[in-house]
Amino acid sequence: MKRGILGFVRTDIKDRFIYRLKLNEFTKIAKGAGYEILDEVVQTSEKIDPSYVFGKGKVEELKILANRLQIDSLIMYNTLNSMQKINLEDYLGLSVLDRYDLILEIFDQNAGDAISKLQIELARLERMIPYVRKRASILYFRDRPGPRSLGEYGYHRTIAQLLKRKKKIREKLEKYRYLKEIQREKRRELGVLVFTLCGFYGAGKTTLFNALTNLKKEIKGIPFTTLSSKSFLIKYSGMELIVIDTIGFAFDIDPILIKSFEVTLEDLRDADYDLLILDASDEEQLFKAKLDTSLEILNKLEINKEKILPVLNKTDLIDKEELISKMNIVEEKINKEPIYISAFYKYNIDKLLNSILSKKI
Ligand SMILES: Nc1nc2c(ncn2[C@@H]2O[C@H](COP(=O)(O)OP(=O)(O)OP(=O)(O)O)[C@@H](O)[C@H]2O)c(=O)[nH]1
Ligand SMILES: [Mg+2]
Repeated sequence: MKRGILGFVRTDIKDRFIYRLKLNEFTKIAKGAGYEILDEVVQTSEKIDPSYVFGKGKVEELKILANRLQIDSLIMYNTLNSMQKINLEDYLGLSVLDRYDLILEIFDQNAGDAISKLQIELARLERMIPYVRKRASILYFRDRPGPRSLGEYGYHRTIAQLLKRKKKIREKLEKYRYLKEIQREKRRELGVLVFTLCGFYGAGKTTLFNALTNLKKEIKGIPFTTLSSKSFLIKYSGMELIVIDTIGFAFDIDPILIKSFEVTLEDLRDADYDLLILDASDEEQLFKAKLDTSLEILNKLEINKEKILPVLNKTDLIDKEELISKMNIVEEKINKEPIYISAFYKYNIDKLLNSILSKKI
């Protein structure tokens, strides 16, 4: 197992609570990606240090801590630019990842199909190209006027290859998008109602998908088990419906990452309904924060609010009082009464389907 320390520079001084929830969730992702998290370094500072993210004193502290704990990776919650990453790597002698890198790492471990692999590679290239450029500018160009060195030629070749690869992936993804568009067109012609299961990782989307379809898609209990959409035709009450299982949401996802996964996320935009699956067993503040983030993501994806149907899952884990309180939170936020289910025990699945159908008829 890889040994890591978590790092975060908290710039929002007023936020004394939400950042804690986000860091706890981030730790879950790190563990899911195979890291043992041995410690955590959080600095509160109004400004991010442009060179090292942390202030100088804190970086020194971090170095001593990393040596003592025999750490091999620093995992930062903040997004780092290439220069900050390089500085930290060189000074600490550790592998340095930020939120973006960590999510890609766990995606990599879970990617089984061609579309997600391509989307991950694209997201990785978006980050790698500026990083390689920065590394090279330190190696070859700093204070070194004069003729080009062999290394510099090599660097130009590497960059050209990376750019070429990026273009190729974009073209391939464009083909997939086209094929998906044809599929959707066919569905539209047939008039079949399409709904997606969306929401945070671990909310139980795939468990519900399995309950609806009688399929046995993998459920591992680690974040981002599902990466690519899977659709399936179900028959209910003499009607045909298509259900689509989708990739999970997370806190503070980088817009570039969302952009890289566009082909997958388009399913949400195109569906008749997006069922927002919420884990009703989450502690209240976490539940609210996840609900807010999910609505922000759906908003960024330009999804019409009318299409969003909230669903409280894992209600087998809570009592009636808590259920009522969670229902109220949802109603306050989106002015819609959620349907409550237990995907695991297949409780209220019929009610859920009836409710979707009743909207259409
Ligand atoms: N108690 C209980 N556990 C559930 C329920 N639904 C799902 N789970 C558990 O929650 C965990 C995550 O379930 P998944 O179905 O993989 O969640 P997901 O939303 O598909 O997660 P990602 O694919 O990572 O986005 C698993 O351990 C499930 O067994 C439920 O209704 N009740
Ligand atoms: Mg899933």
